[in-house]
Amino acid sequence: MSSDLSPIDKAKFVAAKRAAQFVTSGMKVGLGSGSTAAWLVQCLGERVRVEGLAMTGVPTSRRTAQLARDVGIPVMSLDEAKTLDLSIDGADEFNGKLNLIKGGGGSLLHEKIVATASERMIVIADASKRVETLGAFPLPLELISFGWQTTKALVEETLIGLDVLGRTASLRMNGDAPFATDEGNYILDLHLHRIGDPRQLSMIVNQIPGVVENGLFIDICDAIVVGYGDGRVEVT
Ligand code: ABF
Repeated sequence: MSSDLSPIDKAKFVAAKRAAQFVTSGMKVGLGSGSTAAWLVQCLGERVRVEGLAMTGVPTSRRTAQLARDVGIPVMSLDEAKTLDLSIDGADEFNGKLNLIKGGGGSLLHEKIVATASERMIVIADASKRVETLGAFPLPLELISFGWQTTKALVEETLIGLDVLGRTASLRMNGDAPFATDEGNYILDLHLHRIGDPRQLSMIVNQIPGVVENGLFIDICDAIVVGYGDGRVEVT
């Protein structure tokens, strides 16, 4: 299957295929969102169908839930599963400390809840997601829609005191309407360019009323499976 893929898709595919090998019989596994995680779901579906792998998936988005069902993975909600053995998800950026920016696809809240409920979290990514310093990718904040402009102003004011290079924020749109998450919330993308202290930023923005969660995953990820366009895979 992987011979027809573009280098970027091949990198995502080989990372997903390797990570799928970490799943063993009886596991409850958090299933991430995004295109790399979609490859993972396909690979796990194949293991369920071909090898009879007995696993249950806990999807982090409606789209992933649909895909998992389509490929034959039994799914349950996090409330049914309660705790998970493992979650495997993509990322928008990762650094050498295994800290991440996630949420480019808008599923960061469910992804963070599921990853935190998991004994281990493995990220799958193509090598272009590796950065020295987080922040070139806009940091998503999930906001409740009520009073979002007031929340945005407060976020921008708060950024003034923090170690970041840029301080603009834009409401994510879906055509003419605000983009809505699976929870019906809005996403504010912060254009920070460089985040000097991700842990501090994460704690401070989460204190602002109206902010539900942010896309920084600090000390949550245990390992990263990095794929390359030539088919190589590295596990860090
Ligand atoms: C999810 O999908 C997100 O947290 C992240 O925003 C995105 C990565 O997408 P892709 O795998 O398509 O690059 O993991």
